[in-house]
Parts: sequence; structure tokens; C-alpha cells
Amino acid sequence: MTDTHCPYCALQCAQTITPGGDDDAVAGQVVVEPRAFPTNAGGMCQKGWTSAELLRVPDRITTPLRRVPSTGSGSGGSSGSGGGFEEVSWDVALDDIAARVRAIGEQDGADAVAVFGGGGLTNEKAYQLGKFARLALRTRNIDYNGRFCMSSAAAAANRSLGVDRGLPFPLTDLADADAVVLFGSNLADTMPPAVQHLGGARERGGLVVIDPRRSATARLTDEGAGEHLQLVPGTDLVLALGLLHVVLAEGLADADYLAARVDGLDDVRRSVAEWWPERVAATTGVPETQLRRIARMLSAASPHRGGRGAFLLTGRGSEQHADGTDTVTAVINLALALGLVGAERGGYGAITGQGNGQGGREHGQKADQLPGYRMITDPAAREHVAAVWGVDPGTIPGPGVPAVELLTSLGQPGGPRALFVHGSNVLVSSPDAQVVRRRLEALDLLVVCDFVPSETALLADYILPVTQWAEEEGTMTGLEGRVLRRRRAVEPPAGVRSELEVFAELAARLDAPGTWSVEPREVYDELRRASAGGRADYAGISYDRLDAGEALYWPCPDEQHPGTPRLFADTFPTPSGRARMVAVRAVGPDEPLRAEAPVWLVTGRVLQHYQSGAQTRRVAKLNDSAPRAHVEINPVLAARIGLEGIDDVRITSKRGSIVAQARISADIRPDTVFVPFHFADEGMVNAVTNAATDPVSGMPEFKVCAVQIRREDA
Ligand SMILES: Nc1nc2c(c(=O)[nH]1)N[C@H]1C(S)=C(S)[C@@H](COP(=O)(O)OP(=O)(O)OC[C@H]3O[C@@H](n4cnc5c(=O)[nH]c(N)nc54)[C@H](O)[C@@H]3O)O[C@H]1N2
Ligand SMILES: Nc1nc2c(c(=O)[nH]1)N[C@H]1C(S)=C(S)[C@@H](COP(=O)(O)OP(=O)(O)OC[C@H]3O[C@@H](n4cnc5c(=O)[nH]c(N)nc54)[C@H](O)[C@@H]3O)O[C@H]1N2
Ligand code: SF4
Ligand SMILES: [Mo]
Repeated sequence: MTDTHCPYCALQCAQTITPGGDDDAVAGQVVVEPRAFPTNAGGMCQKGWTSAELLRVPDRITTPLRRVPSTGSGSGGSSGSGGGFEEVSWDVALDDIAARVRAIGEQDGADAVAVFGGGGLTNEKAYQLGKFARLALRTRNIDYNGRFCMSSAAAAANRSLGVDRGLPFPLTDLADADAVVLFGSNLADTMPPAVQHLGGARERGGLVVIDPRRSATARLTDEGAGEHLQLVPGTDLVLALGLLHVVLAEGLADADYLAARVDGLDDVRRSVAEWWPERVAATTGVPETQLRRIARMLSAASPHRGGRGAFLLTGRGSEQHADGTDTVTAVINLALALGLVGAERGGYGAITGQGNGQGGREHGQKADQLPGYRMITDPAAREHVAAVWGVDPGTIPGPGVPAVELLTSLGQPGGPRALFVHGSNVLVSSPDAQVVRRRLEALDLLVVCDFVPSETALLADYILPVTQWAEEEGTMTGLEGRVLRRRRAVEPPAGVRSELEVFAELAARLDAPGTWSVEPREVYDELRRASAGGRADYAGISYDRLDAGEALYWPCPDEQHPGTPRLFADTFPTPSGRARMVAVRAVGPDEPLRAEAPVWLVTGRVLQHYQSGAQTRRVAKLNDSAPRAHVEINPVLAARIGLEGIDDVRITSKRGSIVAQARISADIRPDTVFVPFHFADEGMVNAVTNAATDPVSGMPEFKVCAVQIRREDA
């Protein structure tokens, strides 16, 4: 029996894994059970309960696969040009990949080879991937799927608070608060065991859920447990400005805290002056009385008024917009005005999504970043990391470009000709995905490391089979910034290698400088040195301390340091030590409604599936209960387009069109439809979504675009 954590989301529910015995009947029948741990308190969701299925999916890849080109290949790149795959040995695959990388580099320069990483990789793999890109491939072109996930919250927190740790406090701190506000988070479906921590707020009527849908989480506010603000999609920024307007106008702010700890109030006061409640109501659809009531309730819950605390939390619903950074900034401004950030009872936090979404954004997969959350443009950071890597700082390339820009430059003149993908199914999960398909197809070399043939892997020239969660050692950093041990509980299938081995083998073939350990503990110890002194400092967090059961939150600068469960108690890690309120302006969605596209499309998740569905669509119990994409549609809208007795609906935007199964429900606004993004084929909603990005963070506007909707037979 081995203690580890769930393969999926950032709640990282604690599990025990018991392998099947030697007896034929039980061999392979791995059993996964939840175990007590603060974030999940002994709970797991359906995905965690069924996670053992991932170890026995029938199409698990166990041999490197090489594309066999179809005869009569077309012009342009070679990737995805049809044909099948043949099995090859690791040596043949690695030799050929290295030779092709070298040839492309010699012809077009090192930046012609690009890397795309993932927030599901362990810290060790994420760290080594960033190092592999910079030292072995010598490319500046690396980014990852966290750009689609946490980048707006990260950019806003860095700008206002000087550091980005999703929750700067333990999740269990929520439990006693009077108020918890969720700006676009559907926790009840996306992290079900976390709902336990909302108990105090619900008991006292203080749970506020902001969502255009009456989601499973919004329903938790029923019967006096709180309020659901069913706003117009894409108007969270205006809502936050409006709440701050009321707080300032009615004298509900924490004046002492603002004076002692915060800069920028005057600018912000001016910027919210124009958002009086009536005007906010007209834009957001949230009634003026409700707005005022929430502002007063939040103030009363705040410590400066003697309340038991208030927490403002953002999820992807408010963040995945072209103004996501400013939206989060407005929420942070509100939290600062109420004196919550760094208070014993209260705070602002962003709910990190992917299993290692937190650690994955700290150790160098980001285009502009080096380990320890250092900036690649900072000479001192380059020097520190170069010394750990044993290279001259000049050999580390400069910053690359964010994910959407990287993906759309693939195979274009001057853009990368080769791409390595580690831990993302970009073909399904990127905005305006048809364009991404064409860009991947235009590559000369696409190498995908995965354990299943994801839609993206099926386009590759090489699929390299790697180990997965229960088969490997490493660390993950959960949504609270607490470092957790992932442990090997079962033997990986023969033929499969760890990504650390892939990096080491390729680095050797590419004559990379530096050392390339394949031992997770050694790589992690190097990561600790590389992060030492950085914003995300892991220097004091060793495997030994973690294995002894210590709860260690970064920063933890040395082995005697107890770690930092709560940030900001005395100071902010900004140059002045004070938090910065930043004045922001509301712009609204990139793509307004128009006559041919009069309905808002919002996207998100269902309980049963994870992300692009590459894993959960292969788990029978999950897939049977959610086998295809559906569209949530209000009865009023359904009647208008004559949906009675009709199953399938076609949804069309400027970019593409999908078909999804109608689910008529009064839980959604009549001007809005919702589709989950977990499906490929005809229900792949990212064929429709807008790739417009936030100018600060590079986050695409997944959450809202204008669509036409009609009966599929019309
Ligand atoms: N079951 C499941 N759980 C998951 C995942 C998964 O794929 N499946 N993925 C994990 C990951 S990586 C992440 S990032 C998290 C995401 O977790 P959440 O942020 O909770 O998930 P979403 O469903 O993307 O979005 C939340 C809500 O935002 C609403 N929304 C849409 N547009 C708007 C808007 O303009 N404003 C507001 N306020 N709300 C809006 C949607 O209706 C939806 O209910 O979940 C993690 N957990
Ligand atoms: N329309 C719309 N699109 C969205 C979103 C949305 O809300 N709406 N949300 C966005 C968000 S928040 C996210 S996080 C992205 C996620 O979307 P993706 O980046 O596509 O994430 P996954 O589906 O988890 O893909 C992970 C892939 O990597 C594999 N994998 C898992 N672990 C490892 C590993 O350790 N190594 C390797 N090599 N492979 C591994 C899995 O088998 C799978 O094929 O989607 C984004 N796309
Ligand atoms: S809530 Fe997240 S971590 Fe917990 S079992 Fe479900 S998917 Fe796994
Ligand atoms: Mo995410």
C-alpha cells in the first residue's frame, strides 16, 4: 500500500494505492482509496475513485511509435499527413529525433525547435523540461498549458501583491469564515471534496457564487446559504468595480489597513467612481439591491468590523477572458479595500486547476521564466541559475512568446518547424483549435510524449511512451503552495520510460552541457538549489522532510525553516513592502454579440471529465455517464429556435461550428449557452472559441464568444 495523491486536479486528494496480488484473478486490479488529508478530508470525486482505470487503458502506448508517411505526401510540413504508426526501438526514435533537431537547428537556428509543457507534470519534470529547452535545444520557444489556466491570476497577483501563490493560505482557513465569494468557480463539480470547506459561510448565509449559470456550486447557495449572482458573461470586472464603488462610497473599507499597507488607493477610487450601482446593474444584470447587500455583507464579515473573515476567490470563469488580468486585479483591489489580504481571517486567492498547476508555473516552463519563479530577463536570476546548471549565463536564451502566439507561429515563415509536447492535448484544448491543427500539420517534426494516443499525439511524427502518476516518484505543489510527494505504487509497463530519461537521452545526443540525472530525488535537489533565493523558494523542502510527513509550504529557504502556510502577514514581497492597488478599466468581451451571432457561448467543465478528456474519455464509468458534448440552453431560447423534440443543436461562430446534445434547463441565462470542452470530434467546442488574448497575461478568451445556435436539422 503506497501513499500518494490523485492524478488529476490541484486539490491533490490524498490516496492510497494497493497493487493487485500475484494471483491471476487479481493481478493488475490496483485499488485506489482516499486517505485523510486537509484538502480532501478523506474525500475523492468520481475521477479519483476510478483513477486506477488509467493504469489499464487498452490503448496504453508502451513502445515508441513513428509515423509511416502516406504515399503521395502533400506540400508543406510532414506532421499529421496521414498514414499510420510503426513501432520502433527507443534508440532508433531518439537517434532520429536528435538528428532531425540538429538539422533543423543548423538550417534555421535553435529557435526553430519549440517546446510545449503542462501543469500536470511533476516539479521534477517541469524543471527539467525548462532546462532541456534552454540548454539542450537552446531555444527560447517554450511555453505551456498553464498559460490557458492560471496566467491571468498569476499576472494580477504578481503585479498587485508581488508574488503568485494561488492560495496564499491553507484551504482549510475558509472553513470558519463568514463569507466566501466565488468569482466564476464551479468547485462543486471541479473539486467536489473542497465543498466541505464552505460550511461556515453557508451556515451563516455568506456563500456568494458569481456565474451566468446556476451551476452545482451556485445551487449550494439555496435555502439561505448565500446568493447566486447570475451575471452577463464577461462582466465580472464591472461587477468587482461596482462592489468596490459601494464599499468606498458607504465607508465600508478598512481605512487603517489601507493607510498602513497599500499604495494606489486614490487612482482606484477615481476609477470606480463611474461605476455606480445602477450602471453596474445595467451592464452585469445583477440588481442594484443585491450588489449593495453583498458589499455590506462582505464588510461585516471582514476582520476590521469584527467579522469571522471573508475570502474572495477567483476561478476560470472570471479569469479566462481577454481582460482576465484586470478582472483579477479588480477583485484584489476589493480584497485590499476590505483589509483581507494577509489578515488572519480572510484573503484573496485564485483556485489553481491542474494537478501541479502551482509548481508547474514556478520552475521554468513559462516563456519568460527560470526556476524559483525567477524572470529570464533578470541578469541576477540568469547568473544564479547558470551557476546551478554549470553554464555561462550567456548560453541561456532570452524570453519566448506565450502559448497562443507560439502555437499560431508553428510552421509559419520564421516560426518553429519542430515541436515537443509534454503533458497537453493542444489540439482539443487550445482556443480556435482548427487553426492549431493546421499549424501542427505544417510542422516538419512533432514529438509527443504521452501514455495514451491523445488527439495531439495522433498527429505526431513520434509518440514516446512515458510513465504516469502511480508509476513514478516526484513532487507536486497543490493549490495552496504545499509541496506533496507523488510515489511509485506500481511497476510501469515494460518499454515505457520516464520523461527524465527522455530528456537525459536527448541531451546526450545533442551534446548539451550540464548534468541530466534520471533520478527524481536528484533532479529535485537541483531544483531546490536553482530555486534558492527566488520568489518560489524550495531550498528547505527536502524529500526527507516531506516523507516524514511535514506540511511544507513555499517559500522555505532552509531545512530549519518551517515553511510559509500564510503569506503577507506583515509585508508584501514588493519593492516597497506594500501592496499595490492598480486602477483598471472595463472593456468587455473581445467579440460582441451581433445579428448573425446573438447568443453568448460560455465553456467549462463537467464533473466526470478532465480537461481535453484524453484520460477520462478512456475510463468507461466516466465516459458512459458523459459520452458526448451537451449544450445547456434556456427554455426561452430553446422555444425561440424551435428545439422541441429535437436532440442536436449546431453552434457556429466566426471560426467554426460544432454539434452538441441539447440539455434544456432554466439554470442558464436565456442569452447564454454552456458547452464543456472535454470532447473531440463534432462536439469539440474549441473549434468555436475565440483566440483573442489578454495583453498582460496571454490568456485566451475561452469563456465567452458570440455564436449562432440552431437545430441541427434546420
Ligand atoms: N471535473 C473537472 N474538474 C477539474 C478540471 C476538469 O477538467 N474537470 N480541471 C481542473 C482545472 S485545470 C481547472 S483550471 C479547474 C477549473 O475550475 P472552474 O474554474 O471551477 O471550472 P470551469 O467550469 O472552467 O468554470 C467555472 C464556471 O465559470 C462559469 N463562467 C463562464 N463564463 C463566466 C463569466 O464570464 N463569469 C463568471 N463569473 N463565470 C463564468 C461557468 O459557467 C462555470 O460554471 O478545474 C480543475 N478541476
Ligand atoms: N474552451 C475551453 N478550453 C479550455 C478551457 C476552458 O475552460 N474552456 N480550460 C483551459 C485550461 S484551464 C486548461 S488547464 C487546459 C488543459 O488542457 P490540456 O493542456 O489539453 O490538458 P489535458 O487534457 O490534461 O492534457 C494532458 C495530456 O498530457 C498527458 N499527460 C498527463 N500527465 C502527463 C505527464 O506527466 N507527462 C506527459 N508527457 N503527458 C502527460 C495526458 O494523457 C493528456 O493527453 O485546457 C484549456 N482549454
Ligand atoms: S477533486 Fe481533484 S484531486 Fe480530488 S479526486 Fe477529484 S480530480 Fe482527484
Ligand atoms: Mo486549468
